[in-house]
Amino acid sequence: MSSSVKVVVTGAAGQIAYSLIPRLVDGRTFGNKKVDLALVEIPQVVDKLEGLVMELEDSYFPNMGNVSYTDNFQEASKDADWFLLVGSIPRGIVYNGKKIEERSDLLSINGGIFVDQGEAIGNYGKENAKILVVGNPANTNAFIGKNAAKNESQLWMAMTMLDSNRAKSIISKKTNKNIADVKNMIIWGNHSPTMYPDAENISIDGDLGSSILNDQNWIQDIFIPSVQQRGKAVIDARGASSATSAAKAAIDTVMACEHPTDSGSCFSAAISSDGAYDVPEGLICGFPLMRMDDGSIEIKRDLSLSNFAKKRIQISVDELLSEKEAVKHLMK
Ligand code: NAX
Repeated sequence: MSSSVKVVVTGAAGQIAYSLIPRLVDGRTFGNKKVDLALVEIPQVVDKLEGLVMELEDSYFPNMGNVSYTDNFQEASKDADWFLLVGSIPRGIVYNGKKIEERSDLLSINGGIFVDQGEAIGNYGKENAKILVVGNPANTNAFIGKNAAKNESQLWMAMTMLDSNRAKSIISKKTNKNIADVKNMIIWGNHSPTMYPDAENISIDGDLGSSILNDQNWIQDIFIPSVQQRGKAVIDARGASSATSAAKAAIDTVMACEHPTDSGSCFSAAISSDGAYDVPEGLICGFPLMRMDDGSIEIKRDLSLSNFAKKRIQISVDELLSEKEAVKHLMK
């Protein structure tokens, strides 16, 4: 085995993690590397992870290394290469005696968690660690975590790959093309119903979306709302939020970061803005990204945006700015 990688997963007893964790050690995500897992849960449910570890052992994964579980995030963070931050407090539960219904409460409670996790990652994670926030509100959780980590050599991302995969699927059905021929599907802005799925810059069998999707009504009235509301549609149909597709999207994001991006291509995730495309610096915003040969992740800067696209992106950026305002008390 060539080398090893240590991956921390929070929310490890949750439904996304149940689909995600086996895929981390199946020999595909990290190729031939040995994968050490540090699984993290809250104290109330951490003991359940013993059962998951038993199942992992029973699955016989030749690439699986050491597997540990804990409710101590700081301890889990030591020398980790990847952090998949799936755990968060969902809307609707009673937390410290109060029912969490408002987005502002959700931002505040999860924000507090991400301050502690960010500090631990900044202090104990590897210098080139990559962090993917899945737990909602993902962009602002990542914003808080990155601020607390104070470690500029680490890369914080929020997941938009599930939205990107959903959008590819819709375009593939609409155009009768194989999903493998639909590429470069970028989600701009926030992982929320304001996100902007970019049908203009998508590549469909080598053609640009703007040249072959000539139905602006369909884009505005069907495509964009369908992507924005797909999470709710799954909840309505399944009685629970997306799990296996969210796990697959997290794996797709890890793999996109582990392997150089094909020339001219890009993948979707939210990272800290450096002012690209006029997005205010520091916001964790969905961008077109490339994994470079040296392992760094960069924003692809040559996409052209119509006025329609710019207006839609601005709506989502404004939402990110208001979320930033709502959590400013958590910024040190
Ligand atoms: P579950 O409720 O099944 O699992 C969440 C787990 O996180 C629970 O076991 C809980 O005990 C744990 N947890 C809570 N706080 C924690 C902490 N501080 N440290 C460690 N663990 C902690 O939710 P699941 O369906 O797995 O979803 C997880 C998160 O993903 C939710 O916030 C959900 O909204 C979010 N999603 C994000 C998506 C995205 O595209 N970014 C899509 C899918 C999903 O909705």
